[in-house]
Amino acid sequence: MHAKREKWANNFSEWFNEVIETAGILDVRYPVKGLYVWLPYGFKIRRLVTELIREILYRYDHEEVLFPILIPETEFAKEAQHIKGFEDQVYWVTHGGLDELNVKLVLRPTSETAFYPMFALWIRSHADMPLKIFQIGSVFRYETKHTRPLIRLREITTFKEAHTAHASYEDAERQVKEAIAIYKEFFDRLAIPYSICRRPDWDKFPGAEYTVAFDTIFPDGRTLQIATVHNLAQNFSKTFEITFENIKGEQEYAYQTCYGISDRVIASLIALHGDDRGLILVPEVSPIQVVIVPIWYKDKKEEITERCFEIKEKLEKIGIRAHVDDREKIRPGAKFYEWELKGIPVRIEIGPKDFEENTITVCRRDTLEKIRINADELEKIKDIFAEIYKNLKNRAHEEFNKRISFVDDIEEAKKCIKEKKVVRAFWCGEEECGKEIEDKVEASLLGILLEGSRSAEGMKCVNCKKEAKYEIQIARTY
Ligand code: PR8
Repeated sequence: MHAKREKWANNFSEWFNEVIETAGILDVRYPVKGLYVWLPYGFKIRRLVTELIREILYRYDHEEVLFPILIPETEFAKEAQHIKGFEDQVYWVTHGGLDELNVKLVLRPTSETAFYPMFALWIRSHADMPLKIFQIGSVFRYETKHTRPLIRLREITTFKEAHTAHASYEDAERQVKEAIAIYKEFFDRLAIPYSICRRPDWDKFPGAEYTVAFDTIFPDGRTLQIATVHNLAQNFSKTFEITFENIKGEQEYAYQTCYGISDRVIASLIALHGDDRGLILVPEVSPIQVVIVPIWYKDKKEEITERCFEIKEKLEKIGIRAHVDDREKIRPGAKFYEWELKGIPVRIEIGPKDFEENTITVCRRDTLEKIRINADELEKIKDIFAEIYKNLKNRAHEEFNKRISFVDDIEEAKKCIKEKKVVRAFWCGEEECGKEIEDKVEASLLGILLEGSRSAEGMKCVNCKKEAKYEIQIARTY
């Protein structure tokens, strides 16, 4: 059993905008386009999500740093491809007070050109590598496409970017695989389904040799790029003179990778698991995992409240984040409504009968099922968390798979895209043909599927009908 998902399914954009406001995630009324205010509840979710990615990165031997937000034009403009890709997206700082600056400064749109002049100072020998560092903070992009909270921001406030340097191309390739493994674990723990594609050359990160992207599918059938991993090869190290002495004693340019995620992860968490009642949070990143609501009954009021706090304490002892909602003037029904909207995975009610019989009434947010358990068996709540996680994950994966159509004809591809599907088809690998596909179906070629793809052997290109080389994914994107 699940609560209704009518509005969620049929009017997703409205549902999304409404829920981030009413659940207390963001205030969207900030008077600069594309910039939003994190509210306390949203901020707590954000903190748990960033803690999760930190935990995984630390486990993979990454160290955290924090670089300045301003980058001098002289550094920013060094790498030709990079500047070409970003020049129409940067905010400039031109003045200090009334004085015009000698060297203009950019508000970082990403931090390659901030990190790599420092890499040139830090890296001397092969023994200094691999160097694996990351930061979490704001970057600014003057986006000209329609801005949307959490999805297309002009200040990306939860930009996690990792930058690495290696003594060989092979080691950089290994790092690309490691980054993919890191993001897989991260999205799996958030129960967010994804596909992994190698972007076509015309859509790679400016300055990269190639780009691997994670895309998820939103309820409106459009895909959202939620993470990217770039192999930079020696493109930036040549520009920024990042050299090292290799084992043979020769000077060589370092090999580099970078990879990033953003607020879009939180957008996905909200979008993929919610329903018409609001959010449903994966227990691991829910600021409150169990909310306890006393159902007061005449003379038993104080005892019931006391029991609620006892239960809260016991839950906290076993590592569960719990909260007692003992607000006086609000009726239980209104409390239920509010915590459901906020997506708290488990609600515990304690009424007179529970009080007498030493039980608690447990209600799951995902299925809305209610069961009564003995108040001494609180460990069972952890099993319920595991079930909620599994249920959310299965449901999100089912939705994801439902939206994919396998197609071998270009007209059919166009039709599927119109019907809000994501298309998988075979492709010859030629750029010209790929761009023709994009024009014909009026959608983007997301790239070559790297995982879970079908063999292209003996298959024909969906467009030119020549021998196919790869299975690709095509979709309308955010
Ligand atoms: C890099 N350099 O920058 P990337 N709003 C929200 N999220 C966004 C936006 C936006 N306007 N633009 C991009 N993202 C590399 C890797 C350091 C780290 C998200 O790569 O330009 C997307 O999910 O691909 C994107 O995959 C991620 O930031 C990284 O940005």
